[in-house]
Amino acid sequence: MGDILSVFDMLSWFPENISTFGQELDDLFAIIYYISVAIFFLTFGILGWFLVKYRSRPGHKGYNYHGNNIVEVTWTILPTILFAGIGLYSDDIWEKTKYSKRVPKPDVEILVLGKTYGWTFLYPGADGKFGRNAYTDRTARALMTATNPFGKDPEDPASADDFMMENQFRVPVNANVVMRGSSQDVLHSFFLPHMRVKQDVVPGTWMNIWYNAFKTGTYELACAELCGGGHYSMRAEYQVLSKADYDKWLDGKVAEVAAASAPVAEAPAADTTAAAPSN
Ligand SMILES: [Cu+2]
Repeated sequence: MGDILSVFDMLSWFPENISTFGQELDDLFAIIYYISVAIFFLTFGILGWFLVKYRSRPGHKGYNYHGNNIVEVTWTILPTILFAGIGLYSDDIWEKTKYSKRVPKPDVEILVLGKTYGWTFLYPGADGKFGRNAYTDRTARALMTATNPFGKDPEDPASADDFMMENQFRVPVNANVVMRGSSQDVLHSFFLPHMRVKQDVVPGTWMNIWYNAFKTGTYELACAELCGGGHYSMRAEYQVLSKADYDKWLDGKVAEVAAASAPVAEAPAADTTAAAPSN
């Protein structure tokens, strides 16, 4: 019997939770799930019973029924209590994950932009803070182009070390990661199933997204908003790394960015003694 019931237990379909607030959300989901299952069997049970009891039979005549106040008041009040109860119960976890006021102090801050069909990330680089860009200064939105999606101001020295990542990102374990998400075109939804994070990103504004992972590994980011023909391909991988591995990776990226922006050494004069190509 247990085996048969477990087939219907869709809660086991959840991906592994790696987020500090994930268990609270899973508990909320489980409560709503079990209430829904109970109401499903109750209503369809009653429906089936009525179908059999009041089936068409010779000698039985149907009659018109004009409502019952007690039944109507009951089916209004019970769902009201149920929804108000779920609302009150879920208020704290909703505020914790979604309210701007409850976003924790970032250990790591990353900007993310959705576009048809991919994700671009901006890290604040060696100095740990963003220079002037479309997030830190609304007026820098004018600088946003296809090659400079975050509207980085090349005149601002603090912007020079801010580096981009395409369709992948990395975060440290046991750290408050705060992301500011927006879109370059249409609505997308930034969905980290293992992190229990889902947030629509909207062009023209920046949404707060935060989480704290307690387990290292490689996980998936998916777009959860049907955003066009290539929606299915709008996915990326991200890694949750130990603090040491993350710092090592970040140092490597910082060195890479510094090398790329260093003035190029003057090219050596062409070697005139080189053998001419033989014909
Ligand atoms: Cu999308």
